[in-house]
Amino acid sequence: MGTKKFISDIHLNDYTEQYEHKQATALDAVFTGGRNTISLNGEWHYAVDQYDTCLRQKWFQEIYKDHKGFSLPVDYSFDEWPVIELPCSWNTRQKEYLLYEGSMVFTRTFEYSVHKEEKVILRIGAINYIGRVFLNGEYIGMHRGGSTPAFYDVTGIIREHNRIIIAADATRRPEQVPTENTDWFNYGGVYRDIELITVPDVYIKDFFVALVPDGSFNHIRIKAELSEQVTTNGRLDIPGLKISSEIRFEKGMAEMVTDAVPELWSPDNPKLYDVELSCGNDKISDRVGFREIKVRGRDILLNGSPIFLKGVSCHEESVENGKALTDEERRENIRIAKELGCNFMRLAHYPHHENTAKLADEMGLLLWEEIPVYWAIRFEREATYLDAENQLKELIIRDRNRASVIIWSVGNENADSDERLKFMGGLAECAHLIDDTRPVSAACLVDGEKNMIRDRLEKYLDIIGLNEYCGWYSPDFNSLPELMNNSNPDKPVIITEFGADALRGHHGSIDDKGTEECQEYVYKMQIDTLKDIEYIKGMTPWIMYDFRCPRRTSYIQKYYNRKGLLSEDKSYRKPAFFVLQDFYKSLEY
Ligand code: GCB
Repeated sequence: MGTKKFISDIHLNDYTEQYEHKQATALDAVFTGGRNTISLNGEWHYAVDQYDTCLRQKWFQEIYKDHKGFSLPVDYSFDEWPVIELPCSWNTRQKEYLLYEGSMVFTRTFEYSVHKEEKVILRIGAINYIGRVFLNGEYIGMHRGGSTPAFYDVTGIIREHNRIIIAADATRRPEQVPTENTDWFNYGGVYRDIELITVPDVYIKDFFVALVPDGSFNHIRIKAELSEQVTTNGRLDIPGLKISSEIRFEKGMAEMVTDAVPELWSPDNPKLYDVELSCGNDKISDRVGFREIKVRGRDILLNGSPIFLKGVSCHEESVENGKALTDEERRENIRIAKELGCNFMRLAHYPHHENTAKLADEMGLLLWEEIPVYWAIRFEREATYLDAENQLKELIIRDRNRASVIIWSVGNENADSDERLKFMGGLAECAHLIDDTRPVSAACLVDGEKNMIRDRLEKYLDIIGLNEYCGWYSPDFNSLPELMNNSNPDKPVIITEFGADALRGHHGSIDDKGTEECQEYVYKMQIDTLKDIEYIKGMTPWIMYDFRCPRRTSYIQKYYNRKGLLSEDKSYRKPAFFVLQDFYKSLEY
């Protein structure tokens, strides 16, 4: 039987079909705060697997002998393969992998001491784009979506000596989210933490805590869900607020509102409270800030007061580590934003690591979080919608206890078609449904025909994001005041992008594209116009630092998008940095 299988694989075209079931989705997410974890980060063996031979030949079965006991030839040797440190973006690890976008297989062995009374969940923070996981000869499941976590229950499969295999597939495909064409680099890899989480038999699966968004600032709402539909009591503790209350789970679900007058979280006062929830043998915790974010008319209100969002956009990238940033690099990005005078950052164009929001909670920075519904998604395709919706849910479930996160964005620069309206309208409704405490937005295109802010998606949004490149892609600056005058939105607008390329140290006149002078001029002109527009309630110019981009081939770009206010290594601040800094520092709030 072993031999038959071994040979038949070369005739099987639809080899991925056998790995489509057991897809990890938002439904499998497990609340992780305060839990016991065992890290599987570190040295893994790996091989480039261009033709997906691991999947075709089912390497995970590790068949070395046929049924008569004769040795079989195999095309892998897990423990002799070279070693790589996970998590990482493989593109930054060796020169020959820089442009590799296919499949790689990673494997390691590990010891585990099994306890009968516990369950074991494997969490993988992110694999771009499809990840398939095998443990001890079994297919555990797969995950689709390059920047949200996957959870697999491995109870009963995990044992004392273990072999884990991860097949990561970074292939760009038109039906994925994002699609095959983006203005950023397609880093591949298992690039966020791999860990085992131990939980008791019945455990707290989901936990959502927030200030009740009714403007009174004196109630906290808790929603929690158990892994089983049991009816029982739990306990909520917030020592800093002297709260210790019983909480009732009916068939595994609990919802409770409790009186509390917390010190309100804000960028200037990033006050966090320890929150603990226990139930049966399980206990989880989180560090949570309490604040209210609301839209009223054309205002964005933070804790009841109008706020102007002084922001900057940022990709998750560093020269050294690709998308697998270190916490220190994340901190540095927040520090740079603060140096600019920002109170806000747009995490473009996909979910960044959860630690970014945790650090923003601690350091005091508001965040816009986004899913990669970017440009020409296959809006007509139901499976693509489900993929996008799942990524959105996974993001919201992951980060909804973060005070710093104030806006969910359902996409960026998508042409206004009927299919797109249905697709993105559905996403906006979904975000509202699972989180009623935050506004929803999207970075929209200018209506080029009328030169005005007009997009049918607006009716689903609480805040309108607008990308406009007056002075750059639309070279005539006069189009900006016209655009503003032609528009009369009934909601607050954030200018989610404007900008211009500038190569560090490249000089010329303000008309010479790609010079520091030209970029500086674009910033001056933009700010000069935008600062007086009543309905503009924030901006996140494009972008904090230069980032790798395969589409950008000119002699100043050299495969980088040069719209950064800093060079790609963040060592150099271009003159436009100081223009934006002066403006932000001149604002009162
Ligand atoms: C945009 C996109 C962003 C690009 C930027 C540019 O509108 O949203 O992803 O990188 O323009 O530089 O063209």
